[in-house]
Amino acid sequence: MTTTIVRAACPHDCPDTCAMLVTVTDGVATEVRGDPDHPTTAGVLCTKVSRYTERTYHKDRLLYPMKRIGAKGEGKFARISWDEAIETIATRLGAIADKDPLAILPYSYAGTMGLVQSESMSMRFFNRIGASLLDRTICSSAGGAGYKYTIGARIGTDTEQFQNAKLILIWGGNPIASNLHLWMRVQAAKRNGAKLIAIDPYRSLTAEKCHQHIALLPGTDAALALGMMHVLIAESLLDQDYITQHTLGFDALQARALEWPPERVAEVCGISAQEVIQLARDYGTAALAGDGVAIRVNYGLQRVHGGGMAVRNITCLPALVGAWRHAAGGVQLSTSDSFPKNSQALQRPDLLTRQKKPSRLINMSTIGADLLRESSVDFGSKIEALIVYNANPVAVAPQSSAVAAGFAREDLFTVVLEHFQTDTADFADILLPATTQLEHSDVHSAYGHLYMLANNPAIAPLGEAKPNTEIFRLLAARMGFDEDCFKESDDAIAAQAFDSSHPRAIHFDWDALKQKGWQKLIMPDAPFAHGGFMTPSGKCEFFSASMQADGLDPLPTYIPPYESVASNPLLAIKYPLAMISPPARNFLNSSFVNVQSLRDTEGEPHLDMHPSDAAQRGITSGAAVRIFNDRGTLTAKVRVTDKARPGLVVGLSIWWKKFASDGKNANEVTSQRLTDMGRAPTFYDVLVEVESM
Ligand SMILES: Nc1nc2c(c(=O)[nH]1)N[C@H]1C(S)=C(S)[C@@H](COP(=O)(O)OP(=O)(O)OC[C@H]3O[C@@H](n4cnc5c(=O)[nH]c(N)nc54)[C@H](O)[C@@H]3O)O[C@H]1N2
Ligand SMILES: Nc1nc2c(c(=O)[nH]1)N[C@H]1C(S)=C(S)[C@@H](COP(=O)(O)OP(=O)(O)OC[C@H]3O[C@@H](n4cnc5c(=O)[nH]c(N)nc54)[C@H](O)[C@@H]3O)O[C@H]1N2
Ligand code: SF4
Ligand SMILES: [Mo]
Repeated sequence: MTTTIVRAACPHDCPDTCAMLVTVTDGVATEVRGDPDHPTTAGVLCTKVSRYTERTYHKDRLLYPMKRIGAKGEGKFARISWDEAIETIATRLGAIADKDPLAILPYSYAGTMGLVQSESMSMRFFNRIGASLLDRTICSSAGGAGYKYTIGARIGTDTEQFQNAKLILIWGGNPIASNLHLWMRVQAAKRNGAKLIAIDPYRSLTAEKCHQHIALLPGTDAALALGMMHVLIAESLLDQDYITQHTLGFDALQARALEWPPERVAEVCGISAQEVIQLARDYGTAALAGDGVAIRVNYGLQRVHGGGMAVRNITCLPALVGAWRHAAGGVQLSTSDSFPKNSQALQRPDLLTRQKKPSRLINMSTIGADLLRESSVDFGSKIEALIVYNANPVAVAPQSSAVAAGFAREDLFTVVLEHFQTDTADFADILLPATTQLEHSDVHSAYGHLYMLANNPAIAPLGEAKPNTEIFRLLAARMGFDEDCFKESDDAIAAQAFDSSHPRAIHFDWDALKQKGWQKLIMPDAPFAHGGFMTPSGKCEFFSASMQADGLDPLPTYIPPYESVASNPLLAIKYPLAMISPPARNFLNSSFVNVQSLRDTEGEPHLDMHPSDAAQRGITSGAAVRIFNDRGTLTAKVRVTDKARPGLVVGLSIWWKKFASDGKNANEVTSQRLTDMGRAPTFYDVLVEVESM
């Protein structure tokens, strides 16, 4: 018996990107655990990924290529050889590309975050074809845009510093479920006497454990931030020196903020004026006393019409009080832009510029509508081929009935690369088995810490599964693409992932990283203590000329939800309840829903509803209900609980539709309307009605 320990990285779409140690005995992975030496992982994996071997060796793993033999969506397939699969796909894509390569669309997201298995060989392939480009907006582009307009790049407070903060605002996030290793730091801060405040319409697992919970109405965070600015300015809780040296447009901001007295904010947010005042005072006084004052701003508040503006307004706050001076002060949205990724080498966008026609960008968040569009002058060619990898759009994209109708098109050629027969895989014409993280090699950046990580393959591919890279290599060869980049091994691609001429990654060495497993970027502890923001002015831009040029209000403002009682009272007569569908703790988006032990823990699709809303409708806990609006209907079991504030219902997500008794999930009622910036979806900007069945 031989046992080895392999250094790996968690591939999932989670800010923590844990360093893993995989135990392999006689070629079989028997255990994955967190690397105790990696500072952020600290020896702990979440419950889901502790079950990674259960997922990898799952009896339903796709093990060989298949072709469809039933109707689209029916999920009936027959085994074929890799030769036949590659031949069929290459022939079909070749014929479409001869007419118009823009009719081909890759659809992928973050099933794996690895820089090799996500977008390297795949993008080289699609760039070489000249396919349509996908605008990857489904998660973070609204907040990303608001953050970048304000401070220039997705760089912020180092999450390893959070334990040194004295006040932490957890704004629109639920780290116990979604960002566990940040929560471990937050708890350390709590033990050191820090005050924790959750800002969330729902009393999430995290909000429950904070000292204070401000349960505002969904989509009103921008107003709360404006109210904080108002109080900070009115009560002179400002770092004048920091403002003068490192910000732009304070006078204009002051005029705007004065329009937002606490009473007005309280009315918009559905909270008390005292909550607004006290929050601002806590924030300003702690920062001016020189304490670490950190904001963890997450994704919950971005998934509404004004989601980009909300993040922008919050991002203005640290500069007002000089919080950036402290290493444990400032704001953390994402660490993504800290990493000097070498996308040019990974994805070869230069291959695209050789095309005769300019490319077009298709927004992944409106895939339902776009699959149903005919050719036209403004849209261009109808989409004729869709290659899906690292994503499950039929379950996760908004307005699911439109998405399913698009995927059901008889004339659409769909290829899906997957581990499992997901809701999306059911619509494939050709279904290809992909390897999991234990079976392939990769290199990772992160969006919640500052480490580069290596993932060494631990076991041989199961069945006939192949890495995404290898599948695109085979397709490229079959289509006669003879550029050298299509022959590169995964190892050679990984070695180019970071730009080692950049001062932050000067020490990047792929062979050393494979040995050690992880390596921190070279970054200052307090990135903006002395300003140096990456905006055009080099300052924190309270006034943003870039926003003005893009047709947005250049100053912080409040953009109400599309659908809320206040902003759309007519719609609210029919559908008076706001619905949000944030992640369930034991799933990762729609991944892991098919792992029995985890699904057992989540039970079945639930809807949390406040006792007053339930009583009005004669609904009792445990009742089966219909949740509906003009876009669709789904069923769930009600949990009557004051965790949901009055007027709000919460359906933790994202269920595979096929595991629900009605074959539906929360995206049945979500809309394809987009955010104010970043062209992102508005998953939590939804009105519904609920009734007993
Ligand atoms: N276990 C687990 N972990 C995950 C994921 C998962 O599915 N499961 N998904 C991963 C991904 S892709 C992402 S993007 C991140 C998401 O990470 P987070 O943003 O931390 O996501 P959530 O856990 O949903 O927390 C969002 C919180 O925002 C609240 N919220 C909803 N609407 C509003 C609003 O208008 N204002 C405010 N202030 N709060 C609001 C919700 O009630 C919820 O508690 O998590 C990642 N980690
Ligand atoms: N209602 C509602 N909808 C939402 C959200 C919400 O909060 N509420 N959250 C949104 C957010 S934040 C996000 S990020 C999106 C997430 O949407 P997706 O990125 O589509 O995430 P998953 O649903 O986890 O699907 C990823 C798929 O990739 C597959 N996969 C993993 N690794 C590999 C690999 O190496 N190769 C191949 N070929 N496949 C692989 C997995 O098996 C899985 O089925 O969903 C969005 N949808
Ligand atoms: S999902 Fe997140 S917390 Fe869980 S192991 Fe992966 S990176 Fe760590
Ligand atoms: Mo996400």
